[in-house]
Amino acid sequence: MAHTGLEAWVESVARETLPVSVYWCDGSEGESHQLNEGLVRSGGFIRLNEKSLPNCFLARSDPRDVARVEEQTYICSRSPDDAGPSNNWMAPDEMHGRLAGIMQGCMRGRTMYVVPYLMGPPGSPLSKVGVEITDSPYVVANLRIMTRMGRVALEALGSNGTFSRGVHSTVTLDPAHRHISHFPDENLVISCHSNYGGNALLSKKCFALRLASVLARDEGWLAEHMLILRLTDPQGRRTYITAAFPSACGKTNLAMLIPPPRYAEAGWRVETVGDDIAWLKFGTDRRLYAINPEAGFFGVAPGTSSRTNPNALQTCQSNTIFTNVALRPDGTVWWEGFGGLPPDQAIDWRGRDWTPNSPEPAAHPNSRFTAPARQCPSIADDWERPEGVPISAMIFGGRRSSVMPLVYEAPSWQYGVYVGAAMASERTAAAAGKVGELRHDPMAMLPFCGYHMGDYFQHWLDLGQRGGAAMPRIFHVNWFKKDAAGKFFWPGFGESLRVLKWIADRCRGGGAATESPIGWLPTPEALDTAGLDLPPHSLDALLQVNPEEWIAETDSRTAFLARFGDKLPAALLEENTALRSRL
Ligand code: OXD
Ligand code: MN
Repeated sequence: MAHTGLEAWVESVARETLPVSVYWCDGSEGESHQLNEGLVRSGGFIRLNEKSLPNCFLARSDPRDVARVEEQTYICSRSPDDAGPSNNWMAPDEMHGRLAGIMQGCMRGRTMYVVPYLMGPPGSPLSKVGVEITDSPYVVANLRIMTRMGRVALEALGSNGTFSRGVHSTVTLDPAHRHISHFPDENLVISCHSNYGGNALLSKKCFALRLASVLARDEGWLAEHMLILRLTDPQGRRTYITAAFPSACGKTNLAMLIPPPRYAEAGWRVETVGDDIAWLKFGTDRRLYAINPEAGFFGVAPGTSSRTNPNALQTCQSNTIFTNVALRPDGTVWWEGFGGLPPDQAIDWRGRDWTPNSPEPAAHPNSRFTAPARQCPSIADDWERPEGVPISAMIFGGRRSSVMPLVYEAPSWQYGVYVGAAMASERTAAAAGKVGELRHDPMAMLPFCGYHMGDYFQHWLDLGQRGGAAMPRIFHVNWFKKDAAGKFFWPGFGESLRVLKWIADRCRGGGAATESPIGWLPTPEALDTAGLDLPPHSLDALLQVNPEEWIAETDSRTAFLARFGDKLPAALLEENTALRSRL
């Protein structure tokens, strides 16, 4: 079924970039096999131990190309006011002019791959089609895991469907000329000089969040940086929960949580619908239904172990691409936080000999695995349900060593939107920048919202008006509070199920809570700590709201929210002022 608009666009990109050949991906097994073989021959992939890691490969990035680059990410909307203060802006014409200089002839001597992909389950009214044109076979191999790629997308597109366009070229990987440019009015992304993750797999942050957030604003839905999980209690009752945490703050771990034995034996289960992105739309019952638009996980490898996330580890035992992890002599992989003893020797992520005495980590802190979601032992059987899953609770959270209690609930949708807008977290290695520094990251969307965040907050408030009482309840969690010696109060990982249980109880009208200036806190009895062996006073510290710290927090929020100027909804400032006076 020819799509003349798509064909014409592909031809025009080929005329500009001048590849030796153009290849349309069909998404078949045979194609994937050929692509991987080609990457092995060219040195782009190292085949891993075929017995223990069948059809798995290791890729190494250019050492200057290992994370998303927010400074070089642009939203080229018509006016700077559409992009807002949290995005870099350039006028579309000016950016097109600049990129023309880079893209002209940039695929000379290379194959240009045309990758049609479907975001969301086939047949879902929430799904959308994207097409990425790229000269990177590494990107194609990743997209084949991360999306439903090839024929299935062309079928969904038909002869006149709309699609999001992405053009990507590695050019020379020169960091000085790297640009990740979004043109929301053209539903277009152009990315050059990077081959890494969110910079190059345009389906993910570029389309499913930045461009999709603009479509969602215009069409009345939400595109969010959220995991989706299904919690089942011993009575078989299901609660679907989304959670927004900044990059590398444990979304994948929470989505794949394994209940502690006591809970598992009682019949509690956590199953995974998605680990990074949720698209949410109203159903006819006015509830919000969520799909995971992706088909794979692009997870952070370091810290993933059989203790912290056995489900993730099992997911990447086959058909997986590892990027920037360490290679062991037996052709298997390793990273810091893998569990057990480090190998006596390995090859580090840059291809150098490594031993436990080496001064640098063996794997890059932002090294990743790209693995098919369907291989995840905890994948929910309804993760591809076309109508999505009905969401009862939304969680916001971040990495905060102080101030934020373990969990609290917002008493209203409006206050919940304020809680999301006021989110802050200590920086991780997922983006370039100083690790550990506290930064505000509203709804974990600061780097991913494709328009003015003041308008984005208003969009959230408007949806609350539309959904009324059917809207999900909103919570805030913090697994990362530390004592004076720097030790975490909360054991985290599987034990966080205890917090999910309270959240689910609250959604059913149960779960004892006390009112505090910041919202509803669990009573110490409502939070099950049996068998946890928490040191004395830990629970008090975890549930404490220190008015002095919180007053300072509201002041920092005032300063942060002021950035959004006139577009900041008055309701959010009012919530901040009211909170300060309650404190
Ligand atoms: C990601 C990120 O890769 O948020 O998911 O950086
Ligand atoms: Mn993410």
